[in-house]
Amino acid sequence: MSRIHKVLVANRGEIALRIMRSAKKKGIATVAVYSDADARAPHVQFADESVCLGPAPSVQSYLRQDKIIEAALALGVDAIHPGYGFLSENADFAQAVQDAGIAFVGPNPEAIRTMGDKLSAKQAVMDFGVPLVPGTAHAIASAKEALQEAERIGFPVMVKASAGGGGKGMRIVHDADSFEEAFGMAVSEAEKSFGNGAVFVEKYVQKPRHIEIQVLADSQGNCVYLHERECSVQRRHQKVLEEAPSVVLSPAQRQAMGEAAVNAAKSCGYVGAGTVEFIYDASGAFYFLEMNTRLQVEHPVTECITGLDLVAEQFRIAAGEPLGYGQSDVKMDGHALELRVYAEDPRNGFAPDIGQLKVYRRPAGEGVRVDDGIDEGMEIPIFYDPMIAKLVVHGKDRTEAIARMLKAIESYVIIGVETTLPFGRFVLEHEAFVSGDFDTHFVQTYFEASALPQGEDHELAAALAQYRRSPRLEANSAQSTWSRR
Ligand code: MV4
Repeated sequence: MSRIHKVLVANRGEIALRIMRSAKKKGIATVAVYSDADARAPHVQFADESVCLGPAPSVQSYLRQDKIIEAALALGVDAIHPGYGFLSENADFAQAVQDAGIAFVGPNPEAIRTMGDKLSAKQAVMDFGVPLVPGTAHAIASAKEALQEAERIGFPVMVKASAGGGGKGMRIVHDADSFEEAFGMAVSEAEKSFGNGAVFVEKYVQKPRHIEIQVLADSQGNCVYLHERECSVQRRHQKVLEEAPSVVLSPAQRQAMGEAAVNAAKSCGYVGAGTVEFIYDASGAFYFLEMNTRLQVEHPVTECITGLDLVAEQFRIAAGEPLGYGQSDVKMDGHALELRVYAEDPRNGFAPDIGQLKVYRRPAGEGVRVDDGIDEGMEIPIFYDPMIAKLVVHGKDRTEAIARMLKAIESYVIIGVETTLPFGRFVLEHEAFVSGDFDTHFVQTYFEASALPQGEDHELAAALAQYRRSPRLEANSAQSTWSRR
């Protein structure tokens, strides 16, 4: 592999823009692809060239492998970056890209395939000293055999679909009496949802924290870990707030988890940027869950604390360059937080809220970064993920990062759609979050809609934001931002 001159970004929204920014910085020309719904989207405007893939629904546009490769060949690109979601963890796509003589900015298809199935992932990592949740590492077909395993492991247990993910195809079983029925339902659900009925049984870890390790591996066999991200604040398997580092890891635990993650990467011959997910229990033990073979949404918090540009690193690795640094060169400075801003109404069960962005004003300031892919006046399309932005802050420590995030939330003005910004403020002000004493049940345990202040009058707020747009007024006001309080 050699220098990349032109990259096609097979994605949309904030991540397409984010990838193109790093490409441009490296002198790599950019090609955007888009659907009819995104014809005037910022990622299309930012790119040097662009190609329409088809109608708005993803299956007719962003998931059209054939059209994407055809566009890449027609425009002479030498690499395709898949971003996250869509085709990013599709081994067949990675293979088809390679077969077309184009570099796939990601791992080889075999690594994607191995890690895409929970059982083959467990089998791959277990010979590499990666700790696994007590349980089986093979599919169990009969309810009787599964019950024997469950009793050996000890209740409560989890029945998990090997092809599952994002919380789909999992069942908690508390006792032998309810086991057979739950097992049968897990198998038929797995068959229906994934076309693959393979399930396995694991000890249920009751109050885990979700901690994941970012790794980078080059094609020469060098691999480093870029420390952890704490992602325990999530709602129905949808991450809400991520941070780096985690408040619970000691330096020794960080090193142990980091080395386990590097071993997981080595077990599948991983090349590129990847993330190894662990659950961490109340006793401080941690267990491998899965490996995500893509750039993740929450990668910016890792960039903040390490000073690395992960997309630039992906491009260097895809071009065959060696990392050029070792584990001891990876720094860990300060504390970073990322809040995902969704077009959802937290006062109304997080119902998706679509519509036009009437007023959109990003926060700015020291240690504040906004990754978004929308502009004022745009309609939020209903066809895709409702995440409209990632609000990222970096501070010298966690206290400063939290303060910066709260200030940034206050000065973020989004009128036209409801967003999860008030929910973010709820989390950041919550005693359990501030103290660091929380687990994956945080939202379920502490959040109810009544905890949020009443929503503002949108017409009034829009008028106010317009009024405050005057630079003279802004310079004179004590706080240059419109506040919700
Ligand atoms: C678990 C678990 C407890 N014990 N496995 C959820 C998504 C999928 N990646 C695996 N998940 C879990 N697996 C055992 N043996 C708890 C979860 C889990 C979870 C994990 C990470 C982040 C959030 C979570 C929320 C609920 C359950």
